[in-house]
Amino acid sequence: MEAATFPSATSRMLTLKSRSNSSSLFPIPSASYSLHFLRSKPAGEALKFETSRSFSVRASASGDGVVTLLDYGAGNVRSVRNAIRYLGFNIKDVQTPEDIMNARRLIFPGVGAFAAAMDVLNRRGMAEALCSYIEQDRPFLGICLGLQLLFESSEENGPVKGLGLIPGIVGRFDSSKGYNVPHIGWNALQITEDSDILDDIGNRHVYFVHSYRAMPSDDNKDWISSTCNYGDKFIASVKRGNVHAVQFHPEKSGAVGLSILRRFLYPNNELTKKPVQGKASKLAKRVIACLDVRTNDKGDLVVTKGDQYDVREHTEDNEVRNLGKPVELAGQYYKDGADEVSFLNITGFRDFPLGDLPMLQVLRYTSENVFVPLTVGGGIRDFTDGNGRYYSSLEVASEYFRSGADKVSIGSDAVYAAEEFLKTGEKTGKSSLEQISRVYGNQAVVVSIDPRRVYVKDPDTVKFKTIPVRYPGPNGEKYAWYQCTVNGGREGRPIGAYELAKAIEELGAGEILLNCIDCDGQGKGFDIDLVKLISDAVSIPVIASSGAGAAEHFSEVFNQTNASAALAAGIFHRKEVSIQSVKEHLSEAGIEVRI
Ligand code: 1PR
Repeated sequence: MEAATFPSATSRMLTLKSRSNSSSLFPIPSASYSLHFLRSKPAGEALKFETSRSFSVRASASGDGVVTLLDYGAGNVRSVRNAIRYLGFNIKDVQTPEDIMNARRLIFPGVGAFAAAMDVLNRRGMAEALCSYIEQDRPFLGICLGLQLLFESSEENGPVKGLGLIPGIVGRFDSSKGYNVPHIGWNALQITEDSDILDDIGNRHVYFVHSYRAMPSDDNKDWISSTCNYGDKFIASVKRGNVHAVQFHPEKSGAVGLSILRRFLYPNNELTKKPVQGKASKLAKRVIACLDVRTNDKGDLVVTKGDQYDVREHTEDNEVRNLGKPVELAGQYYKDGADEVSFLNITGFRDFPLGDLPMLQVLRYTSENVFVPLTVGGGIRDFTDGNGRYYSSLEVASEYFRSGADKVSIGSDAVYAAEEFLKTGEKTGKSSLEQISRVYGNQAVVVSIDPRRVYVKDPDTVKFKTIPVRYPGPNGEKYAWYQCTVNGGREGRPIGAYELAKAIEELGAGEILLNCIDCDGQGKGFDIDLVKLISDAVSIPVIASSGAGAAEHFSEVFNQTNASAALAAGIFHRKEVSIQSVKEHLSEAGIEVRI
């Protein structure tokens, strides 16, 4: 492939030097802009760059309130757009390499896979323009893959050559060390001196979601502005002059993330310089607010909440329980400190989600003001509408992503895919799960499991994974297996939650949302037996869901299982327990959370 023949960092240095004397599209003044110069500067020494005299296109640089965005169309950068607009800037999209060179400030939110991104950058002549722009020390912020691409190469489906501006190879996290991969969630950083755009963050956490990372070394130490611990110490951000790149997502890191973006966008404003105090920490446990959404009998889209999945009031009218408006509640939970917000379109299994435009609108509006990750689920499957038009599950997911989702959650369709996989032992690549994770990355795909406990006296009588339970069943049964269901718990399937979890991990899921129909809405705590069973069985993060009734239930699930996050709905909607009080309780219990 094209990327494989891309020159190495060292040969690139030579290429750039010689190119600078040629009639290249973007002439670069020779000496000051060579990679050699960039690399050999001692740590901490400010770089000075000459302005290019021969650089004419720059004269028409965009106005002050404009950010140039390099979106090469490989995924959802809507949240970056929303954050930029929220901070008062307009966006100019890069269409040609000249747009890069004309930028006054450039943000590159890399999404998708490394090889695909390099391929697009090389084919469109943007790799060269990007290198030139960065070598001229012009204001640049790379995000996530936008940081990784600056390195020499990546092991992601590779090795694949990168832009070669920073020495080092991007490699995968090692899950054999007992860490879940992808690395999803909130970490504090170890900040080095003179971090500039990180000056406001102190010990507060920022949001990561990635499976690959660059490691610090003697060769790249001059670039590093912060590191993070997740099994290994990896590079969380780099900085040289006006060039910044971060592995985490400022646009998804709440108020802290917005302040990082603000510092990049307003470099000479009066923000005060804060003392460096960042200290690397463990991955924080996440607290997630979940909104089950559906249309009520009057046709309004409402947040509802079930009692063991029954969302209707037990009154004469039998109406759908209405706990509020989705956009407002999501905004409130963001302000209250939710680490993520999930929307589950609970009738998606019978209504086609692309026909359910209000749900897409909810996502669009929410993502304009909520700067933590948003997950949406319900109805992700192949579908043929009344006019015979076929929509693939990938199209459905893409529409969710375009509307502001960071992750999609697949329920029923993942059960069918897992059943098929266990039957044939073959990955067809055709299931919604496989297709969406291939295109958007497995970190963008959550599988929502809706299991129901089935008690048994003798574990040898069932073919599914059976476990001893702490509370015996109604007839004194000491064992149970957890039967997966589809269509909102309406139909039990011949597969256990354990078997499903293993299968969907294999098929490319990045995370599991583990509900429990028996516990849903009961307020008696999470099903610890189930959460332990699944979180011990897989190496992807598991979100414990269903049953939270008090702050103590969160510490219980984190202390007794390997859950990475815990989700609740009813107690937050009914304002019985606040997100803040859950966080405070966890913190007092010695469990790291984002405050
Ligand atoms: O099958 O891909 O269309 O997805 C449908 C999605 O909708 C699934 O994620 C499924 O879990 C969800 N769903 C379907 N029916 C219901 C229902 O309640 N009738 N909601 C439903 C599931 C479960 C939780 C809930 C927690 C926490 N909701 O997410 O929010 O149990 O509640 P609690 O803290 O109040 O106990 P597809």
